[in-house]
Amino acid sequence: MTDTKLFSPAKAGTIELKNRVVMAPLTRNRARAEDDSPYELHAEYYGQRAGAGLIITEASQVSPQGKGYAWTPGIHSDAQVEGWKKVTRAVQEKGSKIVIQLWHVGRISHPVLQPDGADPVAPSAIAAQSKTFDGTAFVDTPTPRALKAEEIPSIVEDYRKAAENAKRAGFDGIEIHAANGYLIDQFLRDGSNQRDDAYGGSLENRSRFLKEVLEAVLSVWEPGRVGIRLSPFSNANDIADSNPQETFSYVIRLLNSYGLSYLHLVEGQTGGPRDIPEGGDLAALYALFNGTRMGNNGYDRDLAISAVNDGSLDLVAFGRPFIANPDLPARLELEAPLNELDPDTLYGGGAKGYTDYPTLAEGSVAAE
Ligand code: 8OZ
Repeated sequence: MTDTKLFSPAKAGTIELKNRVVMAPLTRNRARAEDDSPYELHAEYYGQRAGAGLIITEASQVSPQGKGYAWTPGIHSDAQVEGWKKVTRAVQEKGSKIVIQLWHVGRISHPVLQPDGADPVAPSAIAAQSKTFDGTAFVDTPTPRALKAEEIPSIVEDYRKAAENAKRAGFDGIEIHAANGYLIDQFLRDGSNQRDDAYGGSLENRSRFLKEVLEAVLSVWEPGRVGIRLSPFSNANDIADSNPQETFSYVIRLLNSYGLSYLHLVEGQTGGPRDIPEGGDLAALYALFNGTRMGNNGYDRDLAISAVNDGSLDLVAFGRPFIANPDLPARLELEAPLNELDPDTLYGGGAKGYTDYPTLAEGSVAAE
């Protein structure tokens, strides 16, 4: 059957996958409030979704400074590592693979979420017209403090330590979150990076922070277990670039020298339309990459099957459909109906809208 390639085994770098259906990284804001740790509830949630060939965890901050929203998990403390061990075990014992998405939000934060009430940091002191959730309300993201060049090595070191913690927690690899207007993306784009030192200006300079982060994590992990997510044509979190095609062509050529596990692209606007702006060419970006290509954003069964069958993608990451359908790969394979997502339980809370969506066997009733 020509239909079945999506459900056939594949490799993402050196990670062997039982199928090509990936669970996309999904922020759910359910970490333990006192220490930003995942716990048994997360093990249950991710374990339920282990029909995926690969699970990418929700974005997880590499340091307290890297945090931008209430109740997102970290990967910088021993308690967090212990929590993640429960998650990796629950997923791997069902034959799936799991990588953790390493995250620093940069300017998409607020003093109430920062150590000692400090201002969030960014390449330049330019505010994003964006909002974050501080645990009580949605608040505007304020003008960040521009990082001094001397501070950058310690942030790179936070990524290295987080990569080491990920290994201790039993992950199969890591994904670098370089998308959606967070810190790495803020360095890459000329709208948010107006530095005049070695980290700003030319493409080589704007990519320097990413290069340093990559080299730090590659001192811990073999390259075949390190993936990266980019969102070249997204304006998420008010990110802007005068020439994203040129920026990301440069970035992808740079990535090629490392032999990474995979390139994961958000196609179009994050969580929104798949349209690519005038002058943008997504296929050309994928074509530049010499490894496994993963696509995400608005894929349904038909689009995913045809993208994998026609060779434009190797893997397809599903986000929202995985929230409401713990057994999404089985449902896709059987062409079964999908549960509806409950938008009220997306962010924050407990088991409701998290671990209580039914599998096909349990009956396809939508969450109340
Ligand atoms: C939704 C809400 C908060 C954060 C991203 C990590 O867009 C996120 C995120 C998504 O990459």
